[in-house]
Amino acid sequence: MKVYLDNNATTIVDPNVFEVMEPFFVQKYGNPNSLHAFAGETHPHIKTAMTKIYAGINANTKDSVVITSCATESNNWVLKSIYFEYILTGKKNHIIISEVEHPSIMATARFIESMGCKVTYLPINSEGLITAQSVRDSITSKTALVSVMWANNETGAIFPVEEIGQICEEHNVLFHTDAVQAIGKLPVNVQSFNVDYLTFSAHKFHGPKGVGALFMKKGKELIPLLHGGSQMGGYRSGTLNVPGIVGMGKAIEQAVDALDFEMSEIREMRDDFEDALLEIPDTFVVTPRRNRTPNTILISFRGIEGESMLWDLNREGIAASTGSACASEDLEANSVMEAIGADEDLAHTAIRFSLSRYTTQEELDHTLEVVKKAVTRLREISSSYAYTPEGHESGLTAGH
Ligand code: 7TS
Repeated sequence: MKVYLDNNATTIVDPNVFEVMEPFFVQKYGNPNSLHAFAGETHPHIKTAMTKIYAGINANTKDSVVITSCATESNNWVLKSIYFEYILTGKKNHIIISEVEHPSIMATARFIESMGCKVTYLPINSEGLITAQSVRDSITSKTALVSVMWANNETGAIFPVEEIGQICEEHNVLFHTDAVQAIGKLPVNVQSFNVDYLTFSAHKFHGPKGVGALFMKKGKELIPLLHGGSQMGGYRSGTLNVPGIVGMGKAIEQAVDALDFEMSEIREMRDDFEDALLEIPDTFVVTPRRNRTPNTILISFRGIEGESMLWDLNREGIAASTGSACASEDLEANSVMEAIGADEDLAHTAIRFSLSRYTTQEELDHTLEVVKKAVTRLREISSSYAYTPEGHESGLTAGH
């Protein structure tokens, strides 16, 4: 049995999405910016898809939703443009991010920091959460931007973006949120709170890879990152990824339709699976369920290297992760586990299971059996693990 539980890294393309994309490879392949019928026949499809994408986040028609190549590009765009417009010109000198942002924010922040921008890295607490108060406390008259992810990709922790947005509005500071892990898992409505920029990416909600977007509120448009042509209203040059745009339109429409299912059925399956995993002695989950996306579990099995567990799971056809695929080649401790202050031992034991609307009960039952066997086997050979009935001092809360 093959089981895919790495949906925070990427998701299967929904067959309906694939179907609507297919004609744009070998039939309707014209460049939309050309002046002939091959171009013209793509226009209504792009328009329909863009309407769905605007509807998917409830953007106003006057706002800009600019298609990019991925969330990484959207995130780079926001920070670098803010740097060029506000920091380099001396108008402001400071941005605020959390210490558990995706590398596309983190590394970009470090880059602009090396160019003279001051960066505040907001800490997370023992539950993997940041507080809106810490944002309030960090804002100065020189703060240009706050960029805080909506939901964390490792723990699923949901950050208080509505409150943060309000604080930013009060202080006249721009607010960006990376909503990659929110779309399809939480209601996302850019008109229901103050947000100037919002990033998302199609392949996280059963759309294709290589297509993302940046929402920019009217009046808050950024200078382009990619100069060259007049595509996307002049905000982002490069020939339009027509199949990608059409696919993202269908995918976001379906993600919004499936939201209730995700927030009820998938959440329930996740909770039951998590309860069963937590029955294994010496297991810990960081973020409480009430503050978490419905599909995610980051769990530690004391005494077991995450990579060893992945190996055992993989041998049985099960795909999970030790954290972000973006960092998985360097065998480092999980960054969120480190940020909450878990000891070195425990920080290396985190495994992320992320479900999707395609996950079945049978798959989770199978995974549970394999995990139990793997835990027994790996703890037997573990040099650092000795089971005591009282358990260990974990410094972590159980995930209920
Ligand atoms: N932002 C967040 C919050 C993410 O989780 C990811 C991908 C990205 C940005 C980058 O998206 P992309 O469109 O550029 O691919 N996160 C993960 C992950 O958790 N495991 O693998 C990729």
